[in-house]
Amino acid sequence: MSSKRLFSFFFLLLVLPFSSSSDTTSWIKSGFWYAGSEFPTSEIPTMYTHLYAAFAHINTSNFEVFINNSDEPYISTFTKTVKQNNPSVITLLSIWGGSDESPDFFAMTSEFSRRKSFITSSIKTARLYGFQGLDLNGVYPNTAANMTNMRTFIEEWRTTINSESNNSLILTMGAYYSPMLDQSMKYPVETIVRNFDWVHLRSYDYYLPSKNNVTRAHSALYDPSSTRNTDYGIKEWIKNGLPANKIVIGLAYHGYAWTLVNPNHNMVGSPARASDEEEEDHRGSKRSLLAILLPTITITIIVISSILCILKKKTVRSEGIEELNEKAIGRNLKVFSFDQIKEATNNFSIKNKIGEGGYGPVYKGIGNSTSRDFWGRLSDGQEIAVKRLSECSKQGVEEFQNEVSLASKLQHVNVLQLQGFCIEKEEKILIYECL
Ligand SMILES: *[C@@H]1O[C@H](CO)[C@@H](O)[C@H](O)[C@H]1NC(C)=O
Ligand SMILES: *[C@@H]1O[C@H](CO)[C@@H](O)[C@H](O)[C@H]1NC(C)=O
Ligand SMILES: *[C@@H]1O[C@H](CO)[C@@H](O)[C@H](O)[C@H]1NC(C)=O
Ligand SMILES: *[C@@H]1O[C@H](CO)[C@@H](O)[C@H](O)[C@H]1NC(C)=O
Ligand SMILES: CC(=O)N[C@H]1CO[C@H](CO)[C@@H](O)[C@@H]1O
Repeated sequence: MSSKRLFSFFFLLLVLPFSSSSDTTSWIKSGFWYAGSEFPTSEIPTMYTHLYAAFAHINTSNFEVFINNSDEPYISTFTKTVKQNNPSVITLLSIWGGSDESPDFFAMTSEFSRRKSFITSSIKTARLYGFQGLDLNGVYPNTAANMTNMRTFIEEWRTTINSESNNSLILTMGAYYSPMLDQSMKYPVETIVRNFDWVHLRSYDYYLPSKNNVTRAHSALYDPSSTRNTDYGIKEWIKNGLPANKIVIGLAYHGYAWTLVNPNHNMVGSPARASDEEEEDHRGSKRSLLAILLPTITITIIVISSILCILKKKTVRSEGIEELNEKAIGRNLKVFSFDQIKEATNNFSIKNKIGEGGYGPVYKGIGNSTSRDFWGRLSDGQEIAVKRLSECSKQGVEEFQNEVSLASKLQHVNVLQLQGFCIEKEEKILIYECL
């Protein structure tokens, strides 16, 4: 068991505006403490200016904010405990909008009475436990109606808070790394700017082992080959009107274990495949924003470890297979996963069978959008011929190697070009391009 989440606790860091004026903007160094982490609140280091306690939830029957019974002992004493170590720290209570499409949040925002119930109870809960601020988290609008309701809600929340005669609460929001939620949907940036004190951007989990079949930097600060990186996201937010002094970068201190197809190819961009563990991880992806901090590590190290987050996982493979996979690169052959081939051939369906050779059956395979890999191989609709060497064939790894070598050298108009192979457990498969 590799432990992916060491502590669920994450680190946020303010991007300073490059201001030459005399205004004394101070850095926000905030930490996010997640109740499920079991990280003791008394051990949270004192380096922070702000600390978030996460999460309060939305009751979907009366739309009030509530704290789970199991979290209540920690969240109710959070402010008191952390202030014992650091009296000047400011605490905020983070409220979770629901699962992937934030159903709880959007159900709440759809009616005035529900919004009122939420707003009143959020302020009451914050005051009750001594929090000086509230945070809205995990909210991803995906319809125009959602967006309108979200705007209305934000305005009402802020107005209500401002109408309190005594010191008002800080309001913050946790948002996606980029203001664009998809090609057409964008956060209500103007409303956000006007009403929130700052926004912390989720600048991690750009790629996950459960969703990507090659290793990628899940928290890249800069990546010229893609738009999934923090540099791009921040620029987009600023371009859309969020001032730099309202941006806090949410950095993860967690990595992922990728199962490498070939342990020798362990650079960013190497083929990898999903494992049960990573499936587990996927199921828990709601929680994946709950990242991690090793308290005493410096910012520099945090940055470096975000980039170098590829953890090599021990994979037991015979030397013959390793050698074969190694050669694949030199010959420009692709190492396919058995699951990919299974999917492309409709689980080696009899309907896909196009022949039977001496060594075993040959199938026609068709790529689909999920089988497509980083290099676009086996992409949507691409046809391949799959030669599955029969399980009873005596051919060992060495013979298979020879066959791969021979096939890869054959370049003839009448011969199908070898594209790659798959060698996994007892399976030995050759993949040819279809003409
Ligand atoms: C949610 O609200 C309902 C209706 O007021 C109440 O019965 C229930 O106990 C609440 N649930 C929680 C977890 O607070
Ligand atoms: C707290 O309650 C919410 C809503 O019922 C639930 O989704 C969440 O998993 C609970 N969290 C914990 C840590 O029990
Ligand atoms: C908000 O979006 C959710 C999820 O797409 C949808 O089910 C819901 O009906 C929407 N609510 C409104 C008010 O548009
Ligand atoms: C602020 O005022 C409200 C009423 O307007 C009150 O309920 C609350 O306790 C006050 N909070 C503080 C921190 O004084
Ligand atoms: C993006 C991609 O190709 N994902 C696939 C990776 O492999 C797993 C299982 O092998 C598939 O379920 C994914 O669809």
